[in-house]
Amino acid sequence: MGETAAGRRVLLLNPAWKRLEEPFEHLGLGCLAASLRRAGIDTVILDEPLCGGRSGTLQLVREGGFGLIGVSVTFQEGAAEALTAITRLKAATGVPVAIGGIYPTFAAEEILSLYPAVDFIVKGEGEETLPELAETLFSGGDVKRVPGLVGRTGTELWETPDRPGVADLDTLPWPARDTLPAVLKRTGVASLLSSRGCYGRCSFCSVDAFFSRFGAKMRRRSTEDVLAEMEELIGRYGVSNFSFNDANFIGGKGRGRERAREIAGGILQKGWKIKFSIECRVTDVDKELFSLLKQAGLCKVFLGVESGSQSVLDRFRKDATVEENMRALEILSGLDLFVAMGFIMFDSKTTFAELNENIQFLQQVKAVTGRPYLAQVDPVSKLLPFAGTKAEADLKAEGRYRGNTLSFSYCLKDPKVEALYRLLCLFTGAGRKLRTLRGKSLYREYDWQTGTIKD
Ligand code: B12
Ligand SMILES: C[S@@+](CC[C@H](N)C(=O)[O-])C[C@H]1O[C@@H](n2cnc3c(N)ncnc32)[C@H](O)[C@@H]1O
Ligand code: SF4
Repeated sequence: MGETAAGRRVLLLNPAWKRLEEPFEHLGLGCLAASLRRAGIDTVILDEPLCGGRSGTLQLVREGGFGLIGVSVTFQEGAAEALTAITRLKAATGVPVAIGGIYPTFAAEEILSLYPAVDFIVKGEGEETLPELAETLFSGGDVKRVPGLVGRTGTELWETPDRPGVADLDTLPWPARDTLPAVLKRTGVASLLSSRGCYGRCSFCSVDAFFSRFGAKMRRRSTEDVLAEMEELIGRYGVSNFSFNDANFIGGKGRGRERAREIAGGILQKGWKIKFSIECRVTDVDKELFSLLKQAGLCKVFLGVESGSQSVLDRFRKDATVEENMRALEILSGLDLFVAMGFIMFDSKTTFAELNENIQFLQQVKAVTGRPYLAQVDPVSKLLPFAGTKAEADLKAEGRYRGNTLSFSYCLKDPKVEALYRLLCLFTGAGRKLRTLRGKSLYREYDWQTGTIKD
């Protein structure tokens, strides 16, 4: 294929990140592709982690005739690697680059100042902004009239007003499933999104920061729309394992629980033999509701437990108690569901008393649930001050945030706890290397195919 003239064509890129090995669908790019195509714009998705890296990217861009590259920077910790790759791509091809995602939304000025290869940052959800930006660029219009952007002209940075999130999620097209066949071959799991945002307000969470900035903190699709998309995935792609990517699948009491019940009821009524996993808050775990979800195929729950110390939960604004944590774990284990816990052992204000409470809590978890794997949390898990969060603002206000969003660090307030943290890092680092050398996986994981927990 020879070089093609730049045209009305967009490349959507999920950049490789050396730490990311699991091949999952990138639903964000699927959503953007669906909206671009609905607007009549030819769109290609290139998912580098799924293609085994970035070796084919340059050739695709050189030969593809793209008038715009849209890159999703999903993980703040992987952003520097992604931006370096973008810089090389831009130097070799000159195609305009727009990037988006939760992290770029909160670090737009920093990224544009440090990386001249990036032309635009799309703030918030991109389904409306990206097609509008592409049309404007392709027709030679004034990009400064497109809401939801931060951009650069020469050395001058400019910003247009935020664009509110799409109010009714049912009006959006379902995500394009270009990468699903390849993902299914590798994992057998399709991803699905039934809501956006979360009603929680955790200090460390960039989901809360992102969605509360652009309107309603949480929006749900209707039960009918979710079931119809599942039906399409089952019928057209033969999907039987679903992973709900919702930050909070249940989404609170009242309508949230009612909708979860409706989805479970719909699955049972249709007689689908499927499995699915969800994420939710401990405060949403209810025995009757989860029994029903289990009947419908729920097998794995990712639960934000975070700590066994009340003072830590309060500091994190988790709006949950240690008792609620334990109760949720008990209910889920009692239903024989696989549980993965989000747990943050260290934050800037951790004390020895809190660490002790965590240890006691984890011992109790083991005893109460009869699941030793649940007590095996990462001993050096540390709160990461993601851009846009309260945790980041607090550390900055205290003068303890070091570096920039692309390479940050902070020390713990109590020097003795900091010393313990460093020691643990040394030990667990050495332990990890040893286990990897012996070819053993570090954590037990759930096996979708057999429904068992792997060692
Ligand atoms: C599914 C998921 C994963 C999946 C797949 C990720 C993927 N490729 O999408 C997997 C399992 C791989 C994963 C892994 C991790 N994840 Co994760 N993950 C999620 C989750 C729950 C959903 C993502 C999703 O489907 N969103 C729905 C789509 C529609 O939204 P979106 O991708 O953000 O895209 C929209 C906008 O952001 C914007 N947009 C995005 N990209 C672009 C690009 C352009 C050009 C434009 C215009 C717009 C745009 O428009 C899109 C449509 O509206 C999010 C939480 C959340 N709800 O967002 C966390 C989240 C992204 N993960 C997070 C983290 C930290 C991780 C891990 C690093 C955790 C860990 N410590 O191990 C690991 C990665 C490392 C590893 N070793 O595996 C954080 C990232 C925080 C940050 N600021 O960096 C999040 C936000 C969770 C959280 N509460 O903090 N994750
Ligand atoms: C388990 S899911 C959360 C499920 C559900 N939304 C909840 O909060 O209960 C995401 C997990 O990622 C971890 N996490 C998110 N942001 C983090 C951050 N800034 N630093 C460290 N861990 C983080 C937390 O343990 C969090 O519970
Ligand atoms: S409950 Fe979960 S998704 Fe919601 S703000 Fe807290 S950590 Fe984020």
